[in-house]
Amino acid sequence: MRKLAALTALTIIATTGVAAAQEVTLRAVTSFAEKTTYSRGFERFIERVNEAGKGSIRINYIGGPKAMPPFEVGNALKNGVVEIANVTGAFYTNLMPEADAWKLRQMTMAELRKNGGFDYMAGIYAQKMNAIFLANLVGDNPFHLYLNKKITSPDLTGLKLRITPVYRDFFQAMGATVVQTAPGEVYTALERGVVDGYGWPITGIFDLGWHEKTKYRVDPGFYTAEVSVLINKASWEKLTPQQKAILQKAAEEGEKEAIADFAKANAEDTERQSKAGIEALSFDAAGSKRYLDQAYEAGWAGITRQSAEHGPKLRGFFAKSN
Ligand code: 173
Repeated sequence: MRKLAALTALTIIATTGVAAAQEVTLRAVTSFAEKTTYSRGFERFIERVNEAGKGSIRINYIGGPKAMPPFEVGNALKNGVVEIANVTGAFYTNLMPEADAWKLRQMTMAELRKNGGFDYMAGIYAQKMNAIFLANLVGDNPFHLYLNKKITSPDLTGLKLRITPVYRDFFQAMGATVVQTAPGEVYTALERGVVDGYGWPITGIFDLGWHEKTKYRVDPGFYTAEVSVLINKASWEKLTPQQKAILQKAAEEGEKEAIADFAKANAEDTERQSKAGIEALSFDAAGSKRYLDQAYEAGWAGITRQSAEHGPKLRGFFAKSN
């Protein structure tokens, strides 16, 4: 009897011991300011994981650019300094130039997951980023050029513009001078007149007050923004199938939801920009076509210049017509 009691006690200790050891906590950062447009989807993802994962998996949200500079997030994820990241490809082109090609996709994420484009990219993430790509939390969401000087044709000669790698090849092809900054430096650059404009998607310019320093938006928009949840490969491989499923379900829901969420946000922010007095500049039909053709031409040329191996293959998966 004493023996049985001892055995039972041991079993309880062993069982609870194992249960405690299985609860995993993952450190997460976002490369956009907390609670702003491009962090919101990630914050919802974290809530979902922490709700569904109680006692099994928990994401410890460390924060945004105050905790880590946006252009360092990719490296921190690769090295396992952080285990989960919300980040766009343009912020880690130093490690994986191909990641910037997401902006050129003319297929939905669902189509890319079917046509092999997603798996092809996933292979590069595993190899160059030591990462698993979980989901893109942005739907269709075009970039624009915002200006404080008027233009009447797609000629940016004499203009100095704030960029990230997203816009570099395109704006330079139109004659602009460019300067790369993190989003956190855009307001001051505009305020001081260091730049005549900046690249940014249609949504989010109100988050950090840039509308106060913006006169014009150039239409049409070009490309589509991507901000994705990545997980360090070694951290992923340590998870149980059940823990992986919790992450995958939250990621899948976020990627699907993003389509309607961004369609709505695109319309709302376009309206809000107009109400804030930001004037839309556009070209004649031939000018618009030239603008868009040049955007994609310069974009793909840039990717292929940096990755002769993968650029043309990615174009085959991502482009509607070459
Ligand atoms: O302009 C940027 O900082 C940028 O590259 C980007 C990418 C995705 C979403 C928002 C901004």
